Amino acid sequence: MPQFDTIAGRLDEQAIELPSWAFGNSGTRFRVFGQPGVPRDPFEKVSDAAQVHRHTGLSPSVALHIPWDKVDDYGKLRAHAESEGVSLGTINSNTFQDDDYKLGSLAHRDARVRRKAIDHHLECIDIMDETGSRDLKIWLADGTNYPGQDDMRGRQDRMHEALQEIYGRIGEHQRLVLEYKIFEPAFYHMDVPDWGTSYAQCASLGERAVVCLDTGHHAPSTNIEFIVMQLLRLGRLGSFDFNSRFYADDDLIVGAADPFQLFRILVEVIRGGGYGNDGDTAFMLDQCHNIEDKIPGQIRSVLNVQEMTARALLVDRDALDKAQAAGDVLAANGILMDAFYTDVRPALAEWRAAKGLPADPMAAFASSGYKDRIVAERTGGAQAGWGA
Ligand code: AOS
Ligand code: ZN
Ligand code: ZN
Repeated sequence: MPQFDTIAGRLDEQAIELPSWAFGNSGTRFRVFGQPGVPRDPFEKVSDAAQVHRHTGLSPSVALHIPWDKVDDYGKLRAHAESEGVSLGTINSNTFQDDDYKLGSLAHRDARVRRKAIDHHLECIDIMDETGSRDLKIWLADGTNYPGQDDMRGRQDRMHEALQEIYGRIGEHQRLVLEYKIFEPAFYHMDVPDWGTSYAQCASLGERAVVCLDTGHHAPSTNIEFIVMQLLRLGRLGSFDFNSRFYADDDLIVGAADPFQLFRILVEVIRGGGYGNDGDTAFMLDQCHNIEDKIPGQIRSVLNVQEMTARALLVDRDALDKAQAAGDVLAANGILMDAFYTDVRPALAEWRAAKGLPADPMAAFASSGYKDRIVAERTGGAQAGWGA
């Protein structure tokens, strides 16, 4: 197996975008738990996200959600991010928190509602121009709850027409990223339920339309790494929303529920040319920290991704190719498992220290005093939450 030193350089290529909404209050439909010190506005969310990068060197950008992160002056927010050592990343649209969208947005039967949803996306593209963002990420809550409720074919056609208009406004260096999800909030059918639908829509839009794979958006026991392989093979794996789940779209800390699955996904990302300088697949987190502290929750998450990336880079590719070609089933599997079982944590601590980063980012954040400061400073005013 390769030594850590031989793969260490590739770790410099890693960048994991953080979601602004991970720093606000969040919860389930049963209860949103407030935490002291959570951000009151997008500026404070960006400041909190910057702490993660400061302690790990892994997360140089922050994704925004519109209208949750709407501000009067995006130039000012951009300058604020830069002063904190990060940049503004993906712009996420939101057509799921408005009464008009009860029966859908881009797939809605009513042309007025579709117009409103399209205009929202055009506004998001205007914001991207100001924030310097590359990606417009579209996740649609569109779907139906009951068989016969609406005509699925008609909905697909209307959604396509709407996506075409949005895509037409995407700049030359920008991308439209279409996220799929098997269910929720719609329980009978979703209009973009799977990678195949997202791929089919993207392929007919143009080459700057790509798929977002959220690791929590599949049926249990789906082979997600197969989807990763296929989308990379087709040149359409635009981005990941990383998180982990035990049941459905749990949005738990990535690598917490199934570290081996995260490893298998990263092996395919590297194999397919989607990692770092090799490709254009963006790594993002899409998580909510309902009961744990948010900034350390994000620190833990990016460290988990880095750790599994290092293990995946350690796979002895030459030996694996030989074992596979020889049809040596046990040897091939053993080579993969050797890399998975390698504890890279001490080597990563040294790697960080050599870069002037804290060897133990969790401990460094805990002793930084940042949390006490925000708890003391951020009193009064409405605290921003998931959906605020
Ligand atoms: C929803 O389930 C999706 O994962 C989206 O990425 C969504 O925009 C994000 O979770 C923020 O709500
Ligand atoms: Zn997502
Ligand atoms: Zn989700």
